[in-house]
Amino acid sequence: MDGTSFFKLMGLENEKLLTFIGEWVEICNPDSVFMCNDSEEDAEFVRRKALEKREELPLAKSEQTIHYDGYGDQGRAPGATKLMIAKERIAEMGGLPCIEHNEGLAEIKKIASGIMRGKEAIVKLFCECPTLSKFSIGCAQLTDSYYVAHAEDMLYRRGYEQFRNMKPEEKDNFFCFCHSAGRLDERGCSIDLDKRRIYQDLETFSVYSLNNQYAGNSVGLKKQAMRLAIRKSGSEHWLCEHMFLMGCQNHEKQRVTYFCGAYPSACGKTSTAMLPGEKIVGDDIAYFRNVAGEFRAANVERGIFGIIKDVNAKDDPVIFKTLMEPRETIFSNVLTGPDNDPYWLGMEVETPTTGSNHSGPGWYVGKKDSDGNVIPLAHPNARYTIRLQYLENLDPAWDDKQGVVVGGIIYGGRDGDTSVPVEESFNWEDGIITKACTLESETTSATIGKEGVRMPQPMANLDFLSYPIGRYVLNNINFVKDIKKVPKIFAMNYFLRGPDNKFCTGKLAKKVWLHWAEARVHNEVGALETPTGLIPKYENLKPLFNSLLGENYQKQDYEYQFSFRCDAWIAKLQRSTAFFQKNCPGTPEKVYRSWTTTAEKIKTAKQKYGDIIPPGKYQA
Ligand code: SPV
Ligand code: MN
Repeated sequence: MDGTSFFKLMGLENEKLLTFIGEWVEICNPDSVFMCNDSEEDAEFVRRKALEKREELPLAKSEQTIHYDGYGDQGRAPGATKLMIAKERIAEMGGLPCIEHNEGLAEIKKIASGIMRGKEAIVKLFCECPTLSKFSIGCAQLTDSYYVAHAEDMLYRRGYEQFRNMKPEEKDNFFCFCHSAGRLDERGCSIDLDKRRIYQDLETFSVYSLNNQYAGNSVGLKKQAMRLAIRKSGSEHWLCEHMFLMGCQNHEKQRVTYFCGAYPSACGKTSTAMLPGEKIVGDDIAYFRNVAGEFRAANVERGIFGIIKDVNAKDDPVIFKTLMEPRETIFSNVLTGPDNDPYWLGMEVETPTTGSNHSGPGWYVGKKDSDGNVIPLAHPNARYTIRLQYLENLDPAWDDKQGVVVGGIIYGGRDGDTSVPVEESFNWEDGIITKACTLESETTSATIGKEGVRMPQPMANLDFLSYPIGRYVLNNINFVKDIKKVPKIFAMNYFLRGPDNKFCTGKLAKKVWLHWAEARVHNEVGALETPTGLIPKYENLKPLFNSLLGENYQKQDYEYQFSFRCDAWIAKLQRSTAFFQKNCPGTPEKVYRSWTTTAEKIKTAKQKYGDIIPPGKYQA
């Protein structure tokens, strides 16, 4: 470490940080260490180095770059991902993927030994959520990947000043991340995937991520910090949720109402966060806090690491336009065409038949991998990394230190034949139990295996839980105890199919469901009861379809879409019960009781009204 870096590090007067950096530098043994502060100069150094080392390659449009992860490193790696926790606490973890602390640490130290030799390591400080706020969590990242440091600079707020301003009693209250891409091949991709490890140390709130580059594994502040934050929040009476945060604009009433939404992948999360005419705050992770009795949320990030598949001018005009600009953007695992522009699946333009992609240089249409599988033009999980500031629909409150007051929470699933497009829960607790815990997705043609298989996805957060789900559910229920105006909870399903097996509504109908929810939050429209919640009246949807989409919404479509399907719902509750009984020890009895009561209610309704109950028929 040269004098300048040393001066920057010492200037923070932080014992824990020094110890962490000292210990892991000694273990990983990089040739040198560069310490960043919040200056543009240091950010530029990282960007330049990423290009110099060819971790990113320049694209045709200036400031745009492409990064490739290895062919076997294109997504999160559940098998290599574990929570490290003291032996005596493993039994309390309710079956979450754990490794005993000492064993995990020994394994990590062995793999990390000398792993950064021949490279420079970067130390960069960040902050989850707006800096110097109630929501802030400082984060220290040590990495030997300039790409990781660069992506983090785009996705998270710089935190050197956050660390400098820490009060003495706060100085050990931050997260630490040590990442190494490990040995690299000639393309700069991690070689030793068999030694890939992503371990979250719940005893020290540190994460060790080795021999990988895909950002969902390598970027400490994203899903790694999320697991640490969930753990921390669990004992501090706040919540860390896998949710977007957006503002629904009501021009007529001149107001913005904030919604958070949890959706499993491929269920419409980003497209809801990015609805044309609305305001985005964040697309992936939100923290909730009770601030003086108000339910407030902040966006953890300041950028988007988004799936690029199917982003095209028609379906995602805002993002598509952004990605066409000559501005700092990292594409990952898309095709670089002979014109040195990026191309991806579902882009809806004419795409080249040759180029470089996630399988290496020299890709051509029909090329097969070593297992004989045809390699698509780009990986289905290919991504773009951008700064939120690029977006013309960015909400002005996106960086407010107080966060924003939340009016509604959405749980968005995917099923072809059970759930209505939008339904409000009776109350908060019922929303958590009947909407959030029963959330499911259906496999699509994009996933491997059979289409239409339902997967339980409670809160869309199962992959990231770091304490048992039973307690997590209770914490969700109890969070609103002292909240003056409790947000309403809505379930949405954009994927209901008609008798012709086609989706019932167009892609933008979600705007109507959102605006109906907005009106409900302000108690401006009535609703009809079903055994599981409250649904819209036709007379309230028709004008919304007209004013928001210019569509003439037909009564018969409404009747079909909002019919209550008794057998399908009973089956859904049975699936949830079976899943929780098998996988979620410690689930509060009241969850099961509530599902049993609801199922009984549905059975009674079926006897009275038949299996399919048209909207408005049912009376409790
Ligand atoms: C997700 O899969 O939920 C993501 C991408 O947001 S990853 O960073 O891989 O988790
Ligand atoms: Mn996510």
